[in-house]
Formats: sequence, structure tokens, C-alpha cells
Amino acid sequence: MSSDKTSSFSKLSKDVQETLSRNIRSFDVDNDGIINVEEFKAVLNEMGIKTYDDKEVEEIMNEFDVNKDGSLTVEEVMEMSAEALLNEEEPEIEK
Ligand SMILES: [Ca+2]
Ligand SMILES: [Ca+2]
Repeated sequence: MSSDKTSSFSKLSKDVQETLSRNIRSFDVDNDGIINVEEFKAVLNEMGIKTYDDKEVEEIMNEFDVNKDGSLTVEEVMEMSAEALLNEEEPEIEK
């Protein structure tokens, strides 16, 4: 499968793009464009669902790591978040 230019992120409205972009950039505490384990763990724990240990954080990060290069960029997180948002906005059609 080849990925084309139509990213999920680009399908969002400008307002949502800006909010999402701002939120996710704030995850990147040291501003290097990469969300590392520490930064990602802080985000997950801030959401308050439960406390994640390093292993769990790494597993979730692997899912987010679209190009499987072992690091999670701000762009990848934005894309995954956009996808989640789009899925929410499109409820399954029931017959
Ligand atoms: Ca960082
Ligand atoms: Ca990556």
C-alpha cells in the first residue's frame, strides 16, 4: 500500500487542525519534533485513564509509529489523532 497525499490530517477543518497541532506540539516538551517515551508517557498519564508503565507506553507508541522507524514524530501523532477524530465523526452506517 502506498500512502498518497490525502492524509487524514488534511481532511480535518482548519480549526481542528490548528487545535490538534497546538496540542500535540505541547506534548513535545523538548521541542525536537519527536515524542519520546517520557513525553508520550506523560501525555497518557495526563489523560488519567490509568497509569502506564514503560512497556505499555512502548506498545502504544509502536502502533503510532506509522513508518516503523522506531521513533514517533509530532506528524505521526497528529496523523493518528486525526484518523481517530475522523472515525468518530463518521458513525457506522446501520441497516
Ligand atoms: Ca521531544
Ligand atoms: Ca516514525
